[in-house]
Amino acid sequence: MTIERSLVLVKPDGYRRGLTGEVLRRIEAKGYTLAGLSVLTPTREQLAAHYAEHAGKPFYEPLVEFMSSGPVTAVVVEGQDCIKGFRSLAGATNPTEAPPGTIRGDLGRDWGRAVQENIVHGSDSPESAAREIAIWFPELGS
Ligand code: IDP
Ligand code: MG
Repeated sequence: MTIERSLVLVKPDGYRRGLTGEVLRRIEAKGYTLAGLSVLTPTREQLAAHYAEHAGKPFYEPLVEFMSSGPVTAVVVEGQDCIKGFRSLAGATNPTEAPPGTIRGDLGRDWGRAVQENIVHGSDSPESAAREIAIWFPELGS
């Protein structure tokens, strides 16, 4: 077993609603540590790289529009099995279906828009995490 790193984003809805601290609190309360932290407004180029797997899907343009609409907080989360562990803290993609107790279930809702605004992103595999950390934290290398 190895210590993992996951790339987490507190999305612009989380930033605007003042939920960045609450998300970070939950990550730390779980026992994971923060290995990198940055507040920035993403460029379309960063988002095209980050969301390449979704290019062409109906929600892709609304997703890029939403994600570039204001600041996000990019976080490198560290800990044993933290990729799966953070996805579990985040809950299902659709905040209506995400169970209470999860970030999306407790703090998110459907606003009837073309893209689900669901507070957080978390890497879904070690390969995605390495790829995504290179996009948001080029200085961290590895
Ligand atoms: P994930 O963030 O739970 O990994 P993905 O399938 O990777 O979900 O989708 C990336 C993001 O795109 C989601 O977090 C959500 O904001 C948005 N999204 C995904 N699927 C849909 C959809 O069917 N309708 C609207 N927005 C979606
Ligand atoms: Mg995903």
